Amino acid sequence: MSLPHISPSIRVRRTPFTRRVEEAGVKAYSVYNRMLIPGYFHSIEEDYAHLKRAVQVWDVSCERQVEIKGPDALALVQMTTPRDLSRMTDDQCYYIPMVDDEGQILNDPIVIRLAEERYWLSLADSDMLYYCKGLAMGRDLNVQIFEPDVSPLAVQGPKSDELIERVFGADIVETRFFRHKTVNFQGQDMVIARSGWSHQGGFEIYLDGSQHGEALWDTLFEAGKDLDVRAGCPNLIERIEAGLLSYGNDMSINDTPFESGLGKYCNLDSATECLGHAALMQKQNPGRQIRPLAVAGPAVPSISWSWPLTDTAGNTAGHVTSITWSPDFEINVAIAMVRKDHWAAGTTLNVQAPDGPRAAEVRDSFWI
Ligand code: THG
Repeated sequence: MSLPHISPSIRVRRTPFTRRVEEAGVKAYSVYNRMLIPGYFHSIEEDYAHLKRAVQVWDVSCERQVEIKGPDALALVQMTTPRDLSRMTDDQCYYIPMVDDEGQILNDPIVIRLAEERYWLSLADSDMLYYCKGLAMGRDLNVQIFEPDVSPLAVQGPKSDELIERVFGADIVETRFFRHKTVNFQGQDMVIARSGWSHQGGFEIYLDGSQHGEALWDTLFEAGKDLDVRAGCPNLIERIEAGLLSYGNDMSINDTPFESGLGKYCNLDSATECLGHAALMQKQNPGRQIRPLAVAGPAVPSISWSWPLTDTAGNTAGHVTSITWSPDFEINVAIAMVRKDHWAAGTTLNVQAPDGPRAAEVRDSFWI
C-alpha cells in the first residue's frame, strides 16, 4: 500500500536545509513544531546501521529555539522547570522537563545558557513560545521572547568527532557532553554543542542565519566524503534502543516527569520557584512509569496509536508508546507506560498489537 503524502503548504515550514535534504533523497517527512522533519533516507534499518558505523548530518531545524532574554530570563525559565538551573554556567546545556502548575509535562527541551540573561529553549514538539510569552505577560517579567533564525544541524555517529575536527578544529572536539562553544562559519558565529538525539555521539551546530545553511551542509559533506557521511535524521530504532523519549509519543501533558522516568531532573529541594513545585511534591510516587519492554515475535508493524498492555489474566497493565524491531538485538524493543503492580523487571505482559497479541517482558534498563 502506498501511503498518502503530506501536501506542501507555507504553514508546514521548510528549513534552511530542505533543498539539500531533498537532493539527498529523503523518502518520508513528518511535521514537528509546524516544520518538516525527515523520516528516513534509505530505509529506517539501513539508516540505523549506517548511523552506528559512520557519520550522518541531520536536519533538525524543527527543534526550534525560543530565545528568552533580559533581567528576568532565568526567573522565567526556572518557573517552568523543576530542574535547578541556579548553578548553570554560560557554556552549559541542560535537558529539562518543562511543566505546568499541575506538574504535567509541557515539553522536554534542551536549555542552552548563552549568558546570564540569555537562554535558548531547544524545543520538542509543542508551542512553548506562546506559553512563555503568556507567562511573561501574566507575571509582568522583564524579558524579550522570540524565535530566532536558528536551526540545529546535528552531526551524529562514531565518526562525528573526526568530521567536526576536520571542519572546525581539534579544540572544538574537546567540548564535553552538554557543553557548548562558538565556531565561526563564513564570518558568522554559531553555537556548537556536544549533544544530539542518539547515543552514537556527536555534535549539534546551531545554524545562525538561514542564508548560511546550504554552505554549512556542503562543507560537512565535502569534508566527510571518505568517512561515508550521509544525510540522516533521528532514527526510530536507535532512539528506542537508547531510551530517548519523544514528546507527544512517550509522554505528554497527561504525564508527570516522575511517571516519565524524568525524576532525576526534578530538584524539588531547591527548584522551589517552579510553578509546578507544590503539585510535583504530591506526585513523587507515581502509580505508573515508563519502562523498557522486550516484545516477542517477528518485526512489529509501525505504531501510530498506543497499543494496550494487559497482564496474563487480561487486566489492564498500561500501554506501549513506541516500538520497533531491533536488528542488532533481534527482538522488538519498546517503551511503555506500565502500572506499578506490573512494572518489576522480569514481569510477563501481553501487548495487544494490531496484528494480534504478543508476549512481552519488562526490562530494567534500555538496550544501549
Ligand atoms: N537536541 C536539541 N534540541 C532538541 C532535542 C535534541 N529538542 C527536542 C528534543 N531533542 C528534546 N528532547 C531530548 C531528549 C533527550 C535528550 C535531549 C533532548 C538527551 N538525553 C540524554 C540521554 O537520555 O541519554 C541525557 C541528557 C542529560 O542527562 O543531560 O540527550 O536532541 N538541540
